[in-house]
Amino acid sequence: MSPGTNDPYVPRPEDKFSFGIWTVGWQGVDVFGGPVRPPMPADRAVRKLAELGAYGVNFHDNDVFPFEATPSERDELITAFRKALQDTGVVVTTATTNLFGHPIFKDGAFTANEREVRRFALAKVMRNLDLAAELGAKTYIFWGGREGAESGAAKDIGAALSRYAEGLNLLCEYVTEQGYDIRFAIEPKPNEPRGDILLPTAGHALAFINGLAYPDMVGINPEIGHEEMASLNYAHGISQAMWHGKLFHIDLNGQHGPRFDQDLRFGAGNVRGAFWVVDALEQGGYDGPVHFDYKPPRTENDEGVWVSAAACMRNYLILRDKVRKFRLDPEVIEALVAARAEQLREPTLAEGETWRDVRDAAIDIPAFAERGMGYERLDQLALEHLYGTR
Ligand SMILES: [Mn+2]
Repeated sequence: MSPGTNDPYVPRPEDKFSFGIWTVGWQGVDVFGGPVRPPMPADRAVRKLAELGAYGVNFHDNDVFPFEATPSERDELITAFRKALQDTGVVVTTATTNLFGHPIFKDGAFTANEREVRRFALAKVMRNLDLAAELGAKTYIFWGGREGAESGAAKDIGAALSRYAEGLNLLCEYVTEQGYDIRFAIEPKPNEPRGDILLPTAGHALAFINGLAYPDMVGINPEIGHEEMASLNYAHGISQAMWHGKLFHIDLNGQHGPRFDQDLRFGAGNVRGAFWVVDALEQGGYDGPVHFDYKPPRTENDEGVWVSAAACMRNYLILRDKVRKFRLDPEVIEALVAARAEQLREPTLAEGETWRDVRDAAIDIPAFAERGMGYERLDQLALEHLYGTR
């Protein structure tokens, strides 16, 4: 694991690896137990991540200063955070708001039944948008973990979506009128902490964006674990988001299928899925921050936290190397031709053709019915690259 001079898996600034301050700062509090690690000031997280080769960070307002901070405490902690950024050259790529931790957000923020809570939530976001803009963040995330319900009659879903849209529209206007160079990204999740969360998957969020007043300013921030909790294929999800021009940000981590949100380090969990995630990002030309949103398990002390953070970046680079070798492998190129993969890029109708030209289309039915697609050979080649035998 110790990188030597010829180690090809050393992070570089151009890899744009970034971490949420809350990831390495997670104290291991879960439903069944309290903290196992001491609090980590945001400035320490920045300095340690810089040592590991990270390019950027993402933060919630309350990762930097507590909810209850007085104005002078807030200023002092922001100053320390800013100094760590300046000393290390780490970039703030992204920011977000903690609209889930405090008891006032127990029923949600933008979609809380109580109007006063919704108004306070918007104020909290605008205040942190000012800080995000000052620190240079270009993307602002909305993970609505408390926007949802556990029971049927408690939440009017249509009204909740109207209030959600009202909130995002107002924040788009705020950013525009303040002259901030920031766009928004919705992070879907199916459940946890709420029994059912609104905008549960990438698809729901993409559809919702079309109902907003400023749809061009809003995209999505899909997380591997969140999509896989819903048994969905993350590589397909981000590919569709790129097709819509809506993949504004990504949250990479690891998950073992539909269970609680595991937030394993990237590359752990569904390894085969991770291979296709990196391939999808490479093939789709994603050039935003390669952001990790994971939680170092409760078993780890401070040393283990940094081992897991470094491993996220290292695993990405290992998989990127494998994906690139897979795509350059002459046998893979030939297998792709045999699988007629290229043919899908050709429009079904030729230039100038209409439905009239295919209304009576004929095909050699027995020949096409009989032929196989050769996908097993192609997939085995991918697995052998992943397993390291090619
Ligand atoms: Mn997660």
